[in-house]
Amino acid sequence: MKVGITCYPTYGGSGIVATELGLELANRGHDVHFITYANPIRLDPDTPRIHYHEVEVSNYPLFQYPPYSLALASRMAEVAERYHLDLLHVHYAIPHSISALLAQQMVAAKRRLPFVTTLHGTDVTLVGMDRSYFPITKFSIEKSDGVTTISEYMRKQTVDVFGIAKPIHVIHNFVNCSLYRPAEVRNREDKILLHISNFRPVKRVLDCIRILAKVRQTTPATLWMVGDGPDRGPAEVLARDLGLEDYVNFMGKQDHVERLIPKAHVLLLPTELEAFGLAALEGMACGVPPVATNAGGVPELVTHGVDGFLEAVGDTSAQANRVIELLTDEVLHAKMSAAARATALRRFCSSLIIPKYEEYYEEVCSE
Ligand code: GMT
Repeated sequence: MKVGITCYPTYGGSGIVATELGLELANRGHDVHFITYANPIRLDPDTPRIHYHEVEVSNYPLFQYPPYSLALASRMAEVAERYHLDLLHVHYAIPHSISALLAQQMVAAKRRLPFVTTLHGTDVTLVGMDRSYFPITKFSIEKSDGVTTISEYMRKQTVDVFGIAKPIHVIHNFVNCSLYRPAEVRNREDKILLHISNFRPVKRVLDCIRILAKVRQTTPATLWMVGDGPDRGPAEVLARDLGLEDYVNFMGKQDHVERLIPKAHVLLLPTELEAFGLAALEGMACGVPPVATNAGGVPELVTHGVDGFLEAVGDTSAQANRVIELLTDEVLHAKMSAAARATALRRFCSSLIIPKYEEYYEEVCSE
């Protein structure tokens, strides 16, 4: 098939999923056209059958807000016509679904251009609920030819928040289990805790520092903080205030997390709300058990006490105790690490999930 993909090409989870999906589809023989304002991170443009079309937003003194959604719609329509796209697949509803709807109408005289919207999280749970975006988000979901969510939790949220009556298809997030895999040997002496996110308030990154402080009262450990965002500064200040600056490494944005993750012993995900929790899945595929919160869609991925631990949001003592258990009991760690990898292999490998998207595309195109 010839598929146009639009996403936020930055470090957010939705952009990562969209990019990995495009790469996997291209590896399976499809032609994939990314239509975005920048080259998506993790996208190797040398990959055969991957094409990149930049959306350029020209500015004009009259515009206080350059109309990106319109520039995107024009580019979508142009690429769809020029490359005979079978469908558009947009990730994160706002504003991508509305641009896709406009593009669809622009080419309607010449071709049918269905579009699929994948809802990832805050496009429904936060931004979509904002009064200024609610009606248009609901409208764009209703007008999509196909709608998928990345967890059952997100499907329910979408129905509850927007009262959507049309079928919503759940296709869980996925991981490439050949790329994300356990280290052959993990350092047994220096215990490493790892957190990966966009450091937004919803991620509760300060809890990672509090957890480390509690763990270090009895058990030596270092914390690697990967990513960047608004709460990085406050987390750095807290680490300094708690005398932990030598034990926390703020690594910033990293392009190859698959090389870092296998070195860690435990993955921390103290999030307030998570539609899925891609970082936890990437950790599990690498045999790194997550200590996460019982929030949103995370329990669809992590089974408490089997392939990771789930504790209440904000209960950093309980989360720290779970980390200590994993760092001090090698048998428990080995068992959970193997179970985490097994879960990733059995339920979330790209080889299992990508065919679900292919089937869904076929269904939407044949309607
Ligand atoms: O809001 C964010 O944290 C970013 C957001 C995104 O769309 O970029 O992430 C969401 O999508 C990820 C990939 O599907 C999910 O793994 C995350 O759980 C989800 N984030 C939230 O629900 C907060």
